[in-house]
Amino acid sequence: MGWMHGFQSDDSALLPIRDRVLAGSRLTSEDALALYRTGDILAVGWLANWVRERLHGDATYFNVNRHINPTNVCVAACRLCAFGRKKDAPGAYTMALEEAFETARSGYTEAVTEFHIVGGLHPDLPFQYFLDLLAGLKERFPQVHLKAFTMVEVAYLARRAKLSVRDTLGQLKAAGLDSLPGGGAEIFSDRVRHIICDHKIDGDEWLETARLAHSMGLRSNATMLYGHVENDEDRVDHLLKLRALQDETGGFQTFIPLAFHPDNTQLEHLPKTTGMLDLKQIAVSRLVLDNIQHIKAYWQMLTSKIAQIALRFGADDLDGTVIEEKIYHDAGATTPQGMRRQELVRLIREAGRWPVERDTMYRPVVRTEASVTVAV
Ligand code: V47
Repeated sequence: MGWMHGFQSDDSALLPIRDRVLAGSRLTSEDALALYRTGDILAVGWLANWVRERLHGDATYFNVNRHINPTNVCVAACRLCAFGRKKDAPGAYTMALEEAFETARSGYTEAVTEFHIVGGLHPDLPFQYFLDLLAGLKERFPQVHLKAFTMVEVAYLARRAKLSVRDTLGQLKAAGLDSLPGGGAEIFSDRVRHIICDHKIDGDEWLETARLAHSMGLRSNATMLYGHVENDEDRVDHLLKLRALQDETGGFQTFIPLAFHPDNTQLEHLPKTTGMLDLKQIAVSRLVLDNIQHIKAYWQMLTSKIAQIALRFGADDLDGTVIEEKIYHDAGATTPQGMRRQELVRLIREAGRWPVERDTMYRPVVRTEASVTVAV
């Protein structure tokens, strides 16, 4: 049968998986483990690419966005993180609202369609700061989508403001929040969370916060941090929990596997992820998460070289221009902090794919010549 589809593998464990994928059937946790354990990356990639093309053809999405990190002050002190600082530590910063607006403006061109806003868990900033931040950005940049605050930040804001998570999300939404990014999910397993991000909300709370957000009409992304102390079972458990929640809510737009960067973290002794693992993670995500529409190869963390190849291993999205990335660069990323629109387009075209600029909701953005030339 294999030759009929162009699928080939010496690993017999992949044959029933091939049959399920081609029949459009759901993969089991055993299937997912077999995909992680095989050395036949090309066979896994072939299957993931088959699904990717069935869903999206050659379309490859990117957006023109800007990251804003209002503060790096964080009470959590996660071992995985090189970005957070204690309040009085060297390098700690917190933007006054005007500074945050100025940061937004400094990367702003007519072309920016999204601000991606995440930061530390600041022990003193009042909830009103975050409401004013959203409202002030909406007022100044009414056409820009505000994708802001991870589930972890939302849960922390709720606790500090002594509000329910529902009321917290309600107020953020009323102030201008349009959707939520996917960060803070890490790995849901308690054992691993205990090691890499001890003081963060646990996996169930992350999922519960996402469930609530989705029920209020807010869409979100989801992430998974891989390549540290997790094992294959932890990865599979994480993917299956996301898939189960997505069956319930349909609220996840995009899944983004994030490769762990150890530099300047308390886990600095761990090796960096390899190209094999990065590509395999993209492919397994595409195959297991049959109900999440998009898989993002976040070029900032994968490098543009691996991200480009990932477009043939299941990914259909590269994220965006970003402009100024901090979280990965504090952890030793050597990629540029931003990329011009035309460079993203070139990467996609060279992979034999069709570049589609999208907004945060995946509506195509149509540009005139003039607006492309001002695009960053
Ligand atoms: O939650 C932190 C991760 C995340 C490190 O939703 C690290 O569109 C690797 O979630 N090495 C934030 N990873 C980034 C994120 C994201 C990025 C791009 C797009 C979207 C989206 C979301 O970065 C954190 C954490 O999982 N992280 N430190 C590190 N040393």
